[in-house]
Amino acid sequence: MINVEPTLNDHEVMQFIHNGYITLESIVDVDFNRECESVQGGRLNDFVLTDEFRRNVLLHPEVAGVVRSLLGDNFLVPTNAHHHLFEAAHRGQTWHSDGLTEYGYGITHLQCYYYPKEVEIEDGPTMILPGSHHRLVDREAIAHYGDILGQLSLTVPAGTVAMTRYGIWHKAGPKLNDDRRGMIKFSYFRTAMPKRDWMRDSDEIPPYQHAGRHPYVTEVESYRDRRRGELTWNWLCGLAEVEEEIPPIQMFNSGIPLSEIQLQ
Ligand SMILES: O=C(O)CCC(=O)C(=O)O
Ligand SMILES: [Fe+2]
Repeated sequence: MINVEPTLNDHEVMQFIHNGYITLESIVDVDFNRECESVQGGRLNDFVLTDEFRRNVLLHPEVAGVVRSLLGDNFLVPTNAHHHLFEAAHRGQTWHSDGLTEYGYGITHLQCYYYPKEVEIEDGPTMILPGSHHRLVDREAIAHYGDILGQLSLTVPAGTVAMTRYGIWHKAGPKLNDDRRGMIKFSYFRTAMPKRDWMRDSDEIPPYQHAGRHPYVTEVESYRDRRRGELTWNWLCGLAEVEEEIPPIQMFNSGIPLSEIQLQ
């Protein structure tokens, strides 16, 4: 099996639990970014199955290192992807979470956004709401929200990969120009029960440290966030308090186990 080393430590995993995302800036090779800039919009199934896409993006050591840390050994590597390509100016999407967002506390699915080209504010960056991944709500119930305190526009350099909890609230932000803005979206899934799959400084499991309130969170909801974070942390450390379906229900995505991939 291709060797993938975990890259996150205890603190970084706790941060991911709290924020629901991590960004790896400018990690993809410049020439490969350029190649991806001109790819067509929509489904990209054949392209993501190429060794080139796997080597440069899906199994890039930094990307795969985060996946290995959060989803464990022999995760499912994406076999399809969608290119969210915008050209004409638009008003932006409404806040939503995607597809069949899972209910559970375990981390069984990572959804990633790869930006081959730099995204500036006028290009209509993806916007996310850090910490919103635990608020599983009716899509229509959040669609009317305007700006939310703490929202983040992913204005990023070329070659950035953002890795998110599937349930995070997000949208394409308003776009003011007619330039191409691409984002290639794909998902990884867990196949094995968690056992503190990241880098360890010591074998002693530290207790979950709640990082405090996101700007839009009130006191009581913050207690709930703390407890949800603790449930996720304990589960990831193999101290199961909750049960999860592994791999999670797959509606739009599929994948191939890492162990079945051979790069030429
Ligand atoms: O393109 C983006 O920035 C986000 C697109 C998106 O979230 C969607 O179409 O579901
Ligand atoms: Fe979306």
